[in-house]
Amino acid sequence: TPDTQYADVLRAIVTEGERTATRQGVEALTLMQQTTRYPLRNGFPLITERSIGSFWPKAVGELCAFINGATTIDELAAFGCDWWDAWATPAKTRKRGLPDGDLGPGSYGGAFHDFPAPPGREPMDQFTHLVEQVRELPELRTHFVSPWIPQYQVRGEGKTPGTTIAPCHGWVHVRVLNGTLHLHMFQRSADVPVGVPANMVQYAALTLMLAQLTGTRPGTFHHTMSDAHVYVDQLDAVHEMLAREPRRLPTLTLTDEGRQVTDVHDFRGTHFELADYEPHPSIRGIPVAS
Ligand code: UFP
Repeated sequence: TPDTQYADVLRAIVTEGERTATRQGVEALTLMQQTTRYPLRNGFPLITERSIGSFWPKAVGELCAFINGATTIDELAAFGCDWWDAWATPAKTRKRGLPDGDLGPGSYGGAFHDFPAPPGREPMDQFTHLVEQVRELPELRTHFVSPWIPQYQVRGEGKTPGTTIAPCHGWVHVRVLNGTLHLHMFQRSADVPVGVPANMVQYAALTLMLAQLTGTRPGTFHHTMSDAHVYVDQLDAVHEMLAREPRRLPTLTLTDEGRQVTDVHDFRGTHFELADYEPHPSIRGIPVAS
């Protein structure tokens, strides 16, 4: 049966969302705490309301880059992800004292791979730690990753945050129940028409990666969108998506090569293959606020 959760969130936002000003200057309809859950045995959450068949590998590549500590446009491009230019313009990086093309130590890559440690201790590679802990003590309820380094997230007049973008997604809680690995991702800010479809792919794929690395079965990807929004200039595209019947979810699996990976850093977007994806046509040019 088709999965309607993504369309249900879009519909809830356009019908009940509160219209607010945003930092980006474009108003948004906002609804707090939208949640979805995708048991992966029922299919993989690649949205069907518009095709994202051409860009899902870039989304997976982006997450792999962040897990490896990428903070620059060039490092992200090396993982097949080419959409960060708008967030690392010279105007944005220089204002924060960062080198050109650098998202800064307070971006996802810095937090995931080099989380600052107390004096005298090595920075923390959070995903290496997570995998080690799940392998050793799968029963714990403490398997958690945070993209948020608070000292780099101070904004306002005269303040210089250590990043050009405040992380939106990536608070990850992993739980293993009877040999099945479930992943809950909390997202503080969710552009549901444009950003969220990519984020769903990333963390559902991460569920497959972590299950593979820890010898568990992939279970459910849980997604909490704290501030779920639609920018008003995206409304035409949203109404078009809502006029389309959701379809069955496709299948995304690790390739044979992907199934050989034993180190979380070695995954790439090319380690996944997609089958049975029959979405509605893509919608070109949906505006993104940067
Ligand atoms: N955004 C996402 N997903 C992402 C990403 C950004 O939805 O992966 F990088 C959106 C959320 C929001 C904007 O619309 O980008 C960030 O703005 P703010 O920092 O004001 O929340």
